[in-house]
Amino acid sequence: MNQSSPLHVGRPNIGNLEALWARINDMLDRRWFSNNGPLVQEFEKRISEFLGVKHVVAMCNATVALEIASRALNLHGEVIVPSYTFIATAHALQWQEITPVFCDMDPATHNIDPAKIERLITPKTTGVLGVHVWGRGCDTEAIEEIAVRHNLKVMYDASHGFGCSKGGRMLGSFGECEVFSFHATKFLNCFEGGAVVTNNDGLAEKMRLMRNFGFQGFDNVIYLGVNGKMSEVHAAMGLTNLEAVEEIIAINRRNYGAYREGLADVAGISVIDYDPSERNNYQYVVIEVDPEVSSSNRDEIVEALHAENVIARKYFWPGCHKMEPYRSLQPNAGLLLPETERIAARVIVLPTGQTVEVETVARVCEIIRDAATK
Ligand code: T4K
Repeated sequence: MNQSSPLHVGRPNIGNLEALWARINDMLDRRWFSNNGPLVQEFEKRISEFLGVKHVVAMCNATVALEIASRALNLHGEVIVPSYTFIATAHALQWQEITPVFCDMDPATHNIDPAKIERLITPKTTGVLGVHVWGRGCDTEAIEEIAVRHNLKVMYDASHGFGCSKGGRMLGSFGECEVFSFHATKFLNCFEGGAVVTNNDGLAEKMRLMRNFGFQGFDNVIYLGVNGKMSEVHAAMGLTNLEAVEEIIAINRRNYGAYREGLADVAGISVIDYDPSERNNYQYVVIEVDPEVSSSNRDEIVEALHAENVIARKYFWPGCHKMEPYRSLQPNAGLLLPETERIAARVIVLPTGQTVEVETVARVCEIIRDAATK
């Protein structure tokens, strides 16, 4: 096939452009561009209604939101996290000199395996930071049960999970708080953006102070804080895209179905499942390559795709524990992460979203089929 222009994973989805320009023009007329402006307030209100969560604290991105949330929760010492996640999850802790202790994944879900959490708990452990990888909810009940027994705090990185549910409940209300990413590549994008959502009044108040240097009114700083604010133009994009979520889910779902169909009988290739009884945003089309069955391994299939200008990605290879500074600080971490290492070497994330037509999906499937069965 050879795409004339590169076909990327994570091409942004965009809602109604007229609505976006109208919001931006109003913002320019108001000359109020940041610092908890009306668009940010409206965005927070709409997200809180959508998720059924009491407080939404919008921020400049999910990485800063993770830092602020973990700090507001007073996490310190060691926090248990999956290694199979985007590096930001681990960095947000390490940045504050909290040690991320890497836990293996459950290969059936790609999420942190609760059965492997307990053996990592030490007297220094203060919390668990789960990640709902690909928007498939963690085993929140099992994690909660362990946390209660060991007096640990639980928070979630729900960066992939906007619009997804677990046990029929929207992601966003599990643990002490949850963090969403609204980066350009995410299901709901604000160009850049993030939010911490929580039902805890005190925690929300603390995070609102922390995202704005600790200011309470003019001239009065009552807390140590940073600049984690979301700007008005980012909120304008978020509000516009929030109005388009059902439309975008329908497109993602259509493409996901087309990939499943196109790869159904390709030996050695499986498309990961989404539980049809839950809500999902279908933002990630993820395949696993079984190197014992497929004629080509994962890396060879990715090379074949790249050669045709399909820029498939190997998220989250090789795992956080194999990246710096963790590779140097914790050289033996991999010994306890066999499933993470096995699955990370098999996964490919494929392009989807508004810019991808079903005919394109069919062609991507052909490249994979040719490479896997040659
Ligand atoms: N936790 C988890 C579990 C996450 O997945 C992430 C972010 C975070 C925390 C942190 O959230 P933020 O602080 O970013 O809000 C990309 C994204 O930059 C990152 O947000 C995302 N996860 C991660 C999974 O993917 P890279 O390093 O792969 O980015 P890059 O530049 O290679 O772009 C990815 C693809 O998207 C490319 O193929 C090009 C395409 N793209 C990207 C942008 C920015 C576009 O087509 N248009 C664009 O505007 O991390």
